[in-house]
Amino acid sequence: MASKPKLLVTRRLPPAVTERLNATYDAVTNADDHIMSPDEVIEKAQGKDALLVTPADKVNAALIERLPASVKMIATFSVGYEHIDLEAAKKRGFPVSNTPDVLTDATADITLLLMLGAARRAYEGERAVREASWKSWSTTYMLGVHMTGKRLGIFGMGRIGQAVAKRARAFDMEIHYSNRRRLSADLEQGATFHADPEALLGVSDFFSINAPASAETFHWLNAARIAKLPDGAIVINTARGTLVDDAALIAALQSGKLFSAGLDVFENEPNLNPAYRELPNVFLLPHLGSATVDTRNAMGFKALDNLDAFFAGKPLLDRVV
Ligand code: 8YV
Repeated sequence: MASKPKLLVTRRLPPAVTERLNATYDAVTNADDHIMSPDEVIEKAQGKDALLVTPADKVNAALIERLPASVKMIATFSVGYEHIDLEAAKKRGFPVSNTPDVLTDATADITLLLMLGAARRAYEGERAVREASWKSWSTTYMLGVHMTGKRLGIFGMGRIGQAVAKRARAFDMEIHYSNRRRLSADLEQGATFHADPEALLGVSDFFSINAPASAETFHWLNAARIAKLPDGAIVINTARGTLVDDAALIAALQSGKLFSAGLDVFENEPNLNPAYRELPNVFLLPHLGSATVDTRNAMGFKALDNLDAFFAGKPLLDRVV
């Protein structure tokens, strides 16, 4: 029997995925789940045929150039692949795969959780109950924002954006979106397309960021664009923290320009801007978008499906390079 392909897996994988991994691969995994330094990755990649990485790893050009010649593929346990320098991978002739589709529903679900949490002051309410500062029911106590009938602007109408729209329709929200391309009518389902994303801002009582991180979208939601949102708007981010200029968002939450925000992702995770922790009107989650047992297993299996295809000489299922 041919020997198993050798893998370096930079983070701990869910148990069911680890079981399948070990059945097919001779894998070096990360037992204590620490973030490996570039030097550690290079050292552990010696003699490996492929790497399985996550967005916690910065697979930049410098790292890719230093990888040993034995490495022939990089799979990422994520739909996002901004942490991998695709040009450098191309130069080395590596295919790169990701894990789309299987996390769409979980991420869309958490987008709605953040919308409701931010609109209905879930953090403040939860804290009041736990801290026993809730004294009595009152007609004006802790009033939030109604979602039904409001306008939702979706910035980035890919798979996740479309799944958010589907859920928001159940709340009778009016859906608006911007995207690189307009969707076909069957996918659009009555949502209003804004070719100019700046125009989306003015009609977004809720503004949901669902676009990938790129040089083009870096700090896209800045002070000037926040000013174009309706007063009292709610900002939701389940994509990447780098799309938001934190200082501008924090200032708008402090001034009352925005009613609130719901954030699952941050720039420099997990070391987010500490000012967020002081704000009552921001509902914060620690990057849980895809964090369900089913979804993380499905992501792991998908990453392995891509590696299996590569080592079987077949086309990758989810090739980004
Ligand atoms: C995951 C994500 O938590 O897939 C992505 O791009 O951001 C998240 O859903 C992360 O990738 C885990 O590796």
